[in-house]
Amino acid sequence: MYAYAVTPRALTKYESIYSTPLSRTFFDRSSPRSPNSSSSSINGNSNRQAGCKAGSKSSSSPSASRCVGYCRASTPSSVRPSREQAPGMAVKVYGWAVSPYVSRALLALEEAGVDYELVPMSRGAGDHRTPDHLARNPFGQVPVLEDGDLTLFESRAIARHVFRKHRSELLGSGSLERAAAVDVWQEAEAQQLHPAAGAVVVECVFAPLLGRARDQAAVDAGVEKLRKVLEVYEARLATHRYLAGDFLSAADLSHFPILHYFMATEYAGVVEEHPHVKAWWEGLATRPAARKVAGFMPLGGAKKQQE
Ligand SMILES: N[C@@H](CCC(=O)N[C@@H](CS)C(=O)NCC(=O)O)C(=O)O
Repeated sequence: MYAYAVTPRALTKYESIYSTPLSRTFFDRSSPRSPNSSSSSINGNSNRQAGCKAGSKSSSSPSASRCVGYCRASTPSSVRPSREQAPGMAVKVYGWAVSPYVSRALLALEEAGVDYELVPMSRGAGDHRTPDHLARNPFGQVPVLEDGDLTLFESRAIARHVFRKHRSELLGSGSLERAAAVDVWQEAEAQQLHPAAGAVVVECVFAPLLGRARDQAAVDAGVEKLRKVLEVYEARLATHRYLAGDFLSAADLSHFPILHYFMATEYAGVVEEHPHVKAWWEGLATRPAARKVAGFMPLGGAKKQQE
């Protein structure tokens, strides 16, 4: 399926970070993409047999997590959707999966056990500024989700759509109280934790990959803000197993992408010094779906200044 054409040519260093195909190659050199393929089916298509034998292994194994983008996800039966996607109505995600925003969409799809294709794009090549992509997202950003007649942008809205359709219990459906708690903690992620942790991630993970020096003042400000945010999280998680209550929800899952990167920095101790947050994070990060999506997310720049 040629949903998006990427002209073959040498990639710049910048593109190599933000281009989905190359980042995938980086993580799984043993399973190169077919040069004739411009999109990748993640939860199922014919590529999976030729692309990645490791896909037949347990989804919680490291090798299986590197299969993301090549092969059928080894989504455990416990999280398979109750209904299958209609033939010919493949869900597509446009973007570069190293982006934490794209990863949020992918994690939702993985958790929901939805078959989908990741349509690779290159930020460096300006794929997100083309008329085709601007028609999908007028803000010129990724991810974009196509689900039948629906075209959606904004990663949190995409995740909510996926859960509403396939796993509504993750949105607290059926209970006003639970749904409201999910909303509250989804907003806390977006408005409180993500800005603080994201500032650190941009400087500690992405700046080195982009070949620029980190802005230590921005890091320090982010860390200071995150410490305060995590005090609130620690109090919440001391009395509730998950953020919205005693049930896993979309709010917890929404935290995975940015914290995955944050925990690879030398500031991971800021999370680890909060025992309930630490335990919650470890539970989140070891979910099979999270491990799979983590396979897309490069950590090369993290801790560089520490070494
Ligand atoms: N609030 C948006 C943010 C999306 C976003 O910032 N995406 C980045 C991914 S690196 C992007 O597309 N950047 C390209 C640009 O803004 O030029 C979401 O959650 O989807």
